Amino acid sequence: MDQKATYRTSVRRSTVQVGGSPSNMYRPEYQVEQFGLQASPRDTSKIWELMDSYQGSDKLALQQSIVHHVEYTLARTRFDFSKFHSYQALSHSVRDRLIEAFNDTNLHFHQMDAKRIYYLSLEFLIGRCLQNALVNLDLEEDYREALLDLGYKLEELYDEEVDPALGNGGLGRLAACFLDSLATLNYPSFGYGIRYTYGIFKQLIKDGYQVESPDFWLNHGNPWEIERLDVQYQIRFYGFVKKVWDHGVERSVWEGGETIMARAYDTPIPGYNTQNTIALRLWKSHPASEFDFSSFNTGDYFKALEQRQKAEYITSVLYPNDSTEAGKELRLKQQYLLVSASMQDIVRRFKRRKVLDWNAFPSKVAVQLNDTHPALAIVELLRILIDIEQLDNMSAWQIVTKSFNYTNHTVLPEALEKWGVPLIEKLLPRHLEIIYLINFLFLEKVQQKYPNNWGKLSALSIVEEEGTKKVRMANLSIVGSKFVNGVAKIHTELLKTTIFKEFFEMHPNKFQNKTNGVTPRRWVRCANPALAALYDRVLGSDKWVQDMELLKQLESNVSDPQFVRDFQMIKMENKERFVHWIRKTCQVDLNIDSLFDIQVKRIHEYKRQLMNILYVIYRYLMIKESTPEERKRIVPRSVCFGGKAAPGYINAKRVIKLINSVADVINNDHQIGDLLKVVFMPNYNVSNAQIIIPAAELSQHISTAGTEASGTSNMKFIMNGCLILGTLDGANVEIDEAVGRENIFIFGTQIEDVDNMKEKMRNTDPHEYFPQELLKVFTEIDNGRFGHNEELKWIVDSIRYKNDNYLVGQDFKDYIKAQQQVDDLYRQPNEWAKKSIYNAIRSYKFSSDRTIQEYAEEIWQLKPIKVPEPAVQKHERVKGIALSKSQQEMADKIKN
Ligand code: NBG
Repeated sequence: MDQKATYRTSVRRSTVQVGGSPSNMYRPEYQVEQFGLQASPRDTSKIWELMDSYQGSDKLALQQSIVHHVEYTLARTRFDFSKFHSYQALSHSVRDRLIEAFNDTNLHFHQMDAKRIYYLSLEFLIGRCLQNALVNLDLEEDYREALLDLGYKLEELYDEEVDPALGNGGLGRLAACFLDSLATLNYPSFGYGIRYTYGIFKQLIKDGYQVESPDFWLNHGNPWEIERLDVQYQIRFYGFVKKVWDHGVERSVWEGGETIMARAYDTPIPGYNTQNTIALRLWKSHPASEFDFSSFNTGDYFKALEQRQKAEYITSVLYPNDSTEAGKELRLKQQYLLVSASMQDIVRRFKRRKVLDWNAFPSKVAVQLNDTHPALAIVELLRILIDIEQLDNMSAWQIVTKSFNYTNHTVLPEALEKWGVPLIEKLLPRHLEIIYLINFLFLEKVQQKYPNNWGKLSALSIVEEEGTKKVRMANLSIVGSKFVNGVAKIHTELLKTTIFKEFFEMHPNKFQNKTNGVTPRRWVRCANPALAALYDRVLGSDKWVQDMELLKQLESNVSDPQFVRDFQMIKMENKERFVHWIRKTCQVDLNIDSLFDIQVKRIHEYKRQLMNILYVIYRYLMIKESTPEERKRIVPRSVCFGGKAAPGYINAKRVIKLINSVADVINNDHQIGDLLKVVFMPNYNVSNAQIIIPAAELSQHISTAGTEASGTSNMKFIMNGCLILGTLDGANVEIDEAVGRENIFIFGTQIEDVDNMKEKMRNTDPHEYFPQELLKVFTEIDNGRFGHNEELKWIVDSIRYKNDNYLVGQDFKDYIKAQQQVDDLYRQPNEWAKKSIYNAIRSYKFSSDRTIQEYAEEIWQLKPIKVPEPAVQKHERVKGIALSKSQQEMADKIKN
């Protein structure tokens, strides 16, 4: 494997290494004045000269840079540094290299006056940075060797890194995959988010229950971020709006209230095999610099300090809700802080252009709203343009509606954000006025198109009038955006025919589909290096990492027994790694020859982990009743669950308890032995997903049709050669098309029948509605087979009295049938392996590169801009950029 990796490394470096020493790579030069960059009054030639080359990447240079950081950054002596310190020093050394590319990228984009895409998201679940950075910079092998000499194993140091978990689930992880693709595809872009002091809680399991513990992820420092003391913006809350007359025009001035500062922290995001390194810019709240002197002077020192603490509180913690609205004032403050700081930053960057022409704004700026959470950005940009830049309302509105786009991630009604008018009025009085203005302009158009159609007006209005008035953030987002998209075909169709039907009828061209994707860098190249090496070897290069369609070429290899064996070996190695990890984290021994059957995702009723565990009970009962002859034919299974429940989501938490109670009984039943094991893996997160997913043989994506917008782990599983047991929901529908029905296990009610089946469920006696197999399972739970615990009964109660809204009872029989097909196939290892391979090599559509390319072309109108590569000889690189005459002469001289 090492040999292959080295081979790949040399393939990627060959363009720049010929004839040059890798420690002497020159940086591009930039012609400062010509491009309107701030030229320093000083003579900077000396500085340019000192910064003209990149840090070396030969073994000695890497070792020197690591020990340099041990001594000068960490201030450790050479006798006194632990594995953690080595991780820190290593990270700082990698960070130096990231920063070089990062600075060059920023300079280049500025010089090219590039249009940029700004991805606004309250969540970025980026996962660990070290391995990803090394892989993308093509330095993994070099550092591995450099470290071995110093007595460290690179993989062990990977484990020292905390997993920054600034997101809940799919939505935040999607944002992270998108950044990786944006960087890799050379799109000028920025991610904007919040630097929460506490990420998503750590999940502990005590007595079978979920217990939440705070995730203070910054405890050990964060070498990957760059604190920008000079990038800070004032953010105002509360106060009042004053109207003033200015040259015959009424202007609004928002004053009073509280102000705090948002400070930028940048994490460089490197692309794969490119210099392009973009920024994830996260905001942290700080106290405004003005100290509360009145309190201070009256001697109330502590009151003055309190104000400061209140400011820091705003970005202190991520709301742990997934697909449910939180509706708290602090959450609204977080949303506003993100959008206000980001829009101020975007406007500042735009204003640095030579000529200020506001009409050019949409040709330089595209903003993507990741769900409605940052929807106030629309209003904030209007406020900046109207109140501060003094544009008239209509021009400002034109600019805004050409710059924003909105992605919807769910049709679940409980997730659609609405903010009470009184709260917005109190916290953001000027924004409420602007929202009313937008609504007025929009409803006038509705009235023109559908005169006096009150039904339309009330469905389309941004303000909901029933009860306490509320602002519907989805309506605001649609009205303020150029394009609106869903995240999988079936989901986009649902948007058009259900929740956004009226909008679709009015503006059909506004709606697009952009099926989600995941990055093959993290989810194959980093998580499954052995599979990546197999691809490298068979395809002859690592180009597939950037162009997943190349995997098509492997179709014919499926009939090559050696290829199939190699693939099986890799799966086995990944299973071993997983078994080891499960032993360590869950104290359960898994049978490596059993079928590894995995469901990992947030715990939610619509995702139906309940159906899975009820089936496990059914399977357990079957095994108990089987004859010795029958037992011989039973396929051994290890059923593994993972996922967090929102702390306030009682039913979800009970499902966790049920899984653990069932696991206790089954895993300790000696009659069962290795035939069935059940594990609940605590604290599912990005870094353990990188161990879990490559080991999976079957993964379950079994939501009720029409509830899962897309799902993205389904894509990661197939990329790693895993079969899906799933419903025709979300992206499963497209996975089914891509891999072929013979390579996936599909079951359950289809979307067009869901309403009828719910109706049937409500009108049928539960004893007839639920199949016998399931009633038997209910009885066992009722009888205390899994513990005498009221809660276990309550879970059953959550579906058994004509309240089975997610159709567990309806789909159960079909689910059992599909499970039998799984067993039948697993008895034929070769067939199973082939189908797994088809899943892996036909997964190319689900690369986030494809998704991002579609966004860039069809929504953002964005062109890639490649940052100049390092040069072997001084000044050679400059050719990539417009050269001045003297520079050209110089370059020619060196060449000749
Ligand atoms: C989630 C959906 C998933 C989808 C991700 C990313 C929210 C609101 N939605 O199905 O539930 O894969 O978004 O699009 O978190």
